[in-house]
Amino acid sequence: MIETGKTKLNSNLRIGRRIYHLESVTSTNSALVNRVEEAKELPAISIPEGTVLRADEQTAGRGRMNRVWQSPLGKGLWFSAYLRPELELSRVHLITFLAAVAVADAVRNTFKMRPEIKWPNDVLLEKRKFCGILTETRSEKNLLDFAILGIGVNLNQSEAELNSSYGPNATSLRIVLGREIEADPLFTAILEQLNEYYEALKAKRFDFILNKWKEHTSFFGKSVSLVGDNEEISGVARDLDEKGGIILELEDGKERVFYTGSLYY
Ligand code: BT5
Repeated sequence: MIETGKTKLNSNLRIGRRIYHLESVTSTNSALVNRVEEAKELPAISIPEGTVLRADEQTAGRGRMNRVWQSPLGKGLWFSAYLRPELELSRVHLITFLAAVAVADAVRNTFKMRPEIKWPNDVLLEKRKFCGILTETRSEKNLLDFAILGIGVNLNQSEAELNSSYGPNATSLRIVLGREIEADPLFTAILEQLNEYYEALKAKRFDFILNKWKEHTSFFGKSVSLVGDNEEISGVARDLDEKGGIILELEDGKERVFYTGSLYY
């Protein structure tokens, strides 16, 4: 890890009270997990809940199922937060959901744009993905030990830079807004929103988070297809179940819930 030595403290916040800002890491998720696990072995080091690790570049940024997340130097916000909510494992998806709402709110407030959330972990502008979220957990005996919430936001890639490794549907805030985007104000705005929704999670206001999340979506009531590892299912998106699964009404009128896959509509 290359340390730029920028460690910030902000006592008003839980998430972001301590921020490590590095120039380059493999993955902020992996680096933060390593720090947390190392600290467990060394009583002299404590990593408080809410610690954030941000990097200007990730050399091995990850998406779900070990997909690659492109994170070139200075082109986006790449950061992770260490969380220890008292939460049943079955509700862990709510961390991803609250993060998507936080990013959507922060972008809306900062740039007066209305991002859309796509189940389960994408935030879109003009139907293209500018933000992805990866929540990873460690648990013991069916109890959540900790979660690492990773957020990637594309800020300043040009169309030409969004090569095929970004997939067919990526965008950046610069492309949408037509100007260079400053990272720090958006980072601060996202942290503020994250704190608000994370406190709601701690207070077990799960419906509040789910309802906020639904306010940012546009696919309910629409015909969608869900592409999983081995199957592609078509149906009408009806609702979320309480575990964050998407409920599809299939052609035969029956409803089925899905917990993984990529949604197209
Ligand atoms: C995600 O996975 O969308 C989760 C991305 C999480 C990234 C953050 S950055 C900070 C933290 N540290 C990490 O190592 N990760 C987290 P998924 O839904 O599986 O989408 C991955 C797919 O998106 C790839 O297979 C590409 O098709 C596409 N992709 C790759 N890089 C992208 C980018 N920068 N912007 C938009 N799409 C991208």
